[in-house]
Amino acid sequence: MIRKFQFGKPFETEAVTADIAVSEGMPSCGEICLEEGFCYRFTMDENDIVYGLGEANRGINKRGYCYISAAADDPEHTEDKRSLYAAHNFIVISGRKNFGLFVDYPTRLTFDIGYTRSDLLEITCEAADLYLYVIEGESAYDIVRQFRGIIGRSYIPPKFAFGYGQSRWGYRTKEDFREVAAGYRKNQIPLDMIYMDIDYMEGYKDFTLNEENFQDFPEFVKEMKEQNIRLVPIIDAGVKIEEGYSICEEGEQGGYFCKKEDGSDFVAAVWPGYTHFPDVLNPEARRWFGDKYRFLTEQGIEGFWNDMNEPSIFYTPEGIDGVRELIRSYMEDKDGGASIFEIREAMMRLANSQKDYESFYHQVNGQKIRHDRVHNLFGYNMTRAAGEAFERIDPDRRFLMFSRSSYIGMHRYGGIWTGDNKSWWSHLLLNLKMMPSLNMCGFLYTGADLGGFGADTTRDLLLRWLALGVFTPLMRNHTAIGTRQQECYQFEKTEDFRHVVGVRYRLIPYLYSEYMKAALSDDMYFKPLAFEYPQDPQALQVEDQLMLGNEIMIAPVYTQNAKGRYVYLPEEMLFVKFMPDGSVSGEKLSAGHHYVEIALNEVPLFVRKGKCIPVAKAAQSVEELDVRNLEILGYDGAEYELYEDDGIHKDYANPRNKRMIKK
Ligand code: MIG
Repeated sequence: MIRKFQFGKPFETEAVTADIAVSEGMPSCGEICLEEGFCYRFTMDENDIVYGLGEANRGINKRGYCYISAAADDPEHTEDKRSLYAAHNFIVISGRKNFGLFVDYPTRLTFDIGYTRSDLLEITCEAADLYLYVIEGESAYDIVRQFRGIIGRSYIPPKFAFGYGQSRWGYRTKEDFREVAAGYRKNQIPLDMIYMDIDYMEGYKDFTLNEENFQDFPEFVKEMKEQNIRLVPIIDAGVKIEEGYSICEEGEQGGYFCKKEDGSDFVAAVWPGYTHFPDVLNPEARRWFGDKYRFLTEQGIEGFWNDMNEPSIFYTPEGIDGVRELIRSYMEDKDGGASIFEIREAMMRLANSQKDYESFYHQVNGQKIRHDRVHNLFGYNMTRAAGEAFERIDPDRRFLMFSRSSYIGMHRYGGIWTGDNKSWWSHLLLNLKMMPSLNMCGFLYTGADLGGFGADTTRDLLLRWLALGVFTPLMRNHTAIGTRQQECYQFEKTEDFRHVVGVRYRLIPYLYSEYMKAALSDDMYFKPLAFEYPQDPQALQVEDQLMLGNEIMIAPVYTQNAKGRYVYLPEEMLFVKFMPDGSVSGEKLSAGHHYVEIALNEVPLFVRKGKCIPVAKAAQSVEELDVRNLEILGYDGAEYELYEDDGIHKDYANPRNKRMIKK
């Protein structure tokens, strides 16, 4: 049962695709107060659990903290942070009552979930212009399914995107990429993608290639593809301002950039120096920007990642003027003027400043809208620009696409990666916790930077993180410029990496099948244990294990120096370990708590009672997987419906895509 309430004059975000009539009256659970902006209040029962918020900090159960939807480029994901890159305003309250809330509101929104007062859920925002969807259902899971049913089908990537990818900010030349390809192939560690970060461009200009380093680019794309490796370039939000740069000139002439109050194009500094932002909220500009991806698709590129689309701003000319003023006052009047501290503060505030976000405008259906009022929709619409363009470029083909910033609705056009984490054990666990929350909000193709983006990784952290990444649809090792080498072959005993990444490939038939089932039936790929075992009070509390698809549970090791971990089994399961010698161990474990040993080079999973999964032989790429000869792992007599397709086209409904396999 879904009811939609309207307050004021909401901006049409197009997050929801279903046509739902606006209800009269007020929601039956909770109270609404419209005295100062918008406020929703609900008194939580002691045992209520609150799920959701997609890409957000902290636990699967969001209770006890405060979260703010305000897309921000902040690479310090410490526990105290309230905003990350995305705004996913969907929560489910589960306990005495079960209901879900989606607040379709495109800018800063606060979810105080028992932070100010432990039993109070309070959702507030400044302008009472929004749609509130209230979803009632039998259980948290049922509510999520209903919600997913109204926001449209999740994005489906090509099958190669289920392979493993290597990335590093700092690869510059063909030689750099060849070295990575060779490093993997020589060591026989599987690989399907190498990501191209900003240095492939000419002066960080979107839709250009560094002329010196990438002569004959189509040839190079082909050379890589002959080894079954796809190059996946990054696209940044800001378009460099430069005379003679066609994208900039076309955008200026077409009126496709965000504008200032006075009608001139807004200017913000990002990687290329001063840039303009494509007005992706404007359908015409979105079409124009999306078509630019052709520059690369026409050279053989089949996938992209969209970055800096919060949009991130390093500084603006106005911001710099302010700092200049302060410095001048310091220089001219040392005692009465600005202090060094004020200057430092002002410098720190230059990036992503609210004032800058208030100083430019979008043009949407003939209306001028100030950016800060729709801030959280930029990444969504940048990715939508690409997604809509792919439909025009090749309507039958799937492209790989994921974004940093997002809003619900974007899940139809691409996946996401969770941004600049650190090589910290705590971020491995955060990665796990975010996954089911993202699925609740429609984002199925997701993953974190494995090994950690910022800071130097360690061999053991990378191995353990890969053993989680084996299960995340997006499995990418990525790291920042200046950090220690993080490619698998840079560490001792590369055979351990070959094995762990190899397990991913062994599981692809199953993982792909479960992904497709989840996408095609608006279901979740990763679930909290509570969604499968809602009657089990202990299952409700588990924050470090996940259900994956309908057959398995995962419980990765996420602590340093651990030789195993405790797990909780809500029912009997088959504890499976992929051993470094290629064998698979299986042991039935009864319901309850267990300590299980898991060495650094083993990959564990648990098959649910009465179920089975298909397992392939490891391969060097998705292309080379033998999907005909599958081993079946699990309970005797169990059956599994395998979904398979060509992984390239969109022929999802073909009945030939399904076959039963039996243990
Ligand atoms: O300001 O393109 O999150 O993955 O490597 C940093 C360079 C810009 C941020 C992305 C990261 C990427 C980096 N980018």
